[in-house]
Amino acid sequence: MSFFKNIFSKDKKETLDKGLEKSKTNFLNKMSKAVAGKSKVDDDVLDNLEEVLVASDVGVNTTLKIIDRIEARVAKDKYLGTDELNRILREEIAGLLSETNLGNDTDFTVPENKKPYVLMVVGVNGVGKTTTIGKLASQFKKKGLKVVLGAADTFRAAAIDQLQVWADRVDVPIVRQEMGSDPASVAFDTLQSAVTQNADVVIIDTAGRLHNKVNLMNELTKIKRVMQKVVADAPHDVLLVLDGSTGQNAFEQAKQFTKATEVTSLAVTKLDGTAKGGVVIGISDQFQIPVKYIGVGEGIDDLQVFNKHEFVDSFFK
Ligand SMILES: Nc1nc2c(ncn2[C@@H]2O[C@H](COP(=O)(O)OP(=O)(O)O)[C@@H](O)[C@H]2O)c(=O)[nH]1
Ligand SMILES: [Mg+2]
Repeated sequence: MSFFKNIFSKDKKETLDKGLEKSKTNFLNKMSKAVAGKSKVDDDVLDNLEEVLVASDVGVNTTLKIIDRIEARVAKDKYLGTDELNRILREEIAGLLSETNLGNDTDFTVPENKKPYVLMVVGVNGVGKTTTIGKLASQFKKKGLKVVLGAADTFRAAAIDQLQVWADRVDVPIVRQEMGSDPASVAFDTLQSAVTQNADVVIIDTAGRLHNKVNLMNELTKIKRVMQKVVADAPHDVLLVLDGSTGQNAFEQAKQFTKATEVTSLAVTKLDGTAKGGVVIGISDQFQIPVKYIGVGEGIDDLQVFNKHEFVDSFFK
């Protein structure tokens, strides 16, 4: 891999900085109140910091880990000025997230030895599945990959049309049936079409709302099973999309979904326009599943490969 590919591109950084603006402003405002009148990081400051992190949607468990690390640092360094707190937070959170190998990617790729690479996108209604699929299709296409979309959210006609709009916009083929048709059948057709076309990537959209959770999970299991008739080891990736603007609710959804069905990666959307971006830090720390993508806007280029270093760097600067 080229050395230059690893450089955090200026465009990407600007988009990320802008996307995280509300979260950052909110965090920094709370931080300045937390340290008001204090020059040294003491127990009071740590208590306040704990509150700020929880209020920033980092989550209780991850917040406690961060506070522990900062306490250890205070004990070691003896004197820690509050003016250094932001830098130290950045270092300690980066250190915490570095304890796993997840979240190191810098670019949109799929493994070359899986063809077609089958990506199934799941998540509750309205979180941004279809939008994320459109953005992903665009990125993969830019990389020279041949993409086919499958409209297996057959619940509403509008859902199929919405994916069609993205397919037209990105100019990639889509496989669709009528509203109300069997999602597994759509997925099957999509994979067959992809194999025939010698496509590199297949992205399957799914419905987020069925009568109840058991139905939803059964449906997803059925889609997987039927796809395996065409591509034996499909799906290669089950991407759970979470709406970051719902903060702790996104966290809960991740817990519920990963318990009920196999999820292999996460996307957190709508980080722009929310002050709850800290949830990505909690999710990255608490789940053994990588956050692969983050959505930072509604535009076609507003999807980024999540990189924990870039994220922390942007968040705490
Ligand atoms: N601001 C913002 N809006 C987003 C983002 N991702 C999706 N959306 C919007 O969220 C709404 C629901 O998205 P959609 O893809 O239809 O969700 P789905 O029901 O899960 O397929 C749409 O209005 C999208 O434009 C994002 O990263 N930022
Ligand atoms: Mg949709």
